[in-house]
Amino acid sequence: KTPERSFIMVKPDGVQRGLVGEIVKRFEQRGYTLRAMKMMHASKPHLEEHYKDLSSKGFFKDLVAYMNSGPVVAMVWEGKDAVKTGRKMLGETNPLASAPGTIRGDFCIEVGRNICHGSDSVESANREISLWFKPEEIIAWDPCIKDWIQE
Ligand code: YYY
Ligand code: MG
Repeated sequence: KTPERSFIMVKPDGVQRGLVGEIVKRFEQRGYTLRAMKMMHASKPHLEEHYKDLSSKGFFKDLVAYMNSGPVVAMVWEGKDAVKTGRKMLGETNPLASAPGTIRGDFCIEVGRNICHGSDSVESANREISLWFKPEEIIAWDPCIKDWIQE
């Protein structure tokens, strides 16, 4: 069985605020494996596709403008329960409702400036990974510490 993968993305505010390393560090330290990473200034159509489930929401236009306001860092992280645990590591959509110790709970206060994206299900992770990455951009490798992280 292939280990679970999540699509994690540092949003433009996270990049501007120099939080890329901090966010990468947390996934590395937890024991997840980085399979793909790229910086990208995403177009509005690309972001509209990424967030298409939210297209009827009143905040959609502002959300797309915010996400298009600067470069993002898109990543694929792999490992046991990567989607659900990734969401826990991020915290709640509203940073003020996020526990200290989570990424949003430690670094932000506004729902419209919540610094990081994480897939909400395995199905959306697969959809998002194929939207943001070509198959050849996803790197097959085994960290030498893997047997010390997973049984
Ligand atoms: O998955 P997550 O990012 O936690 O929340 P979503 O419900 O998927 O919404 C995506 C994105 O939209 C959220 O991170 C901020 C923004 N947003 C907003 O600006 N205002 C809301 N009331 C809800 C979401
Ligand atoms: Mg979401």
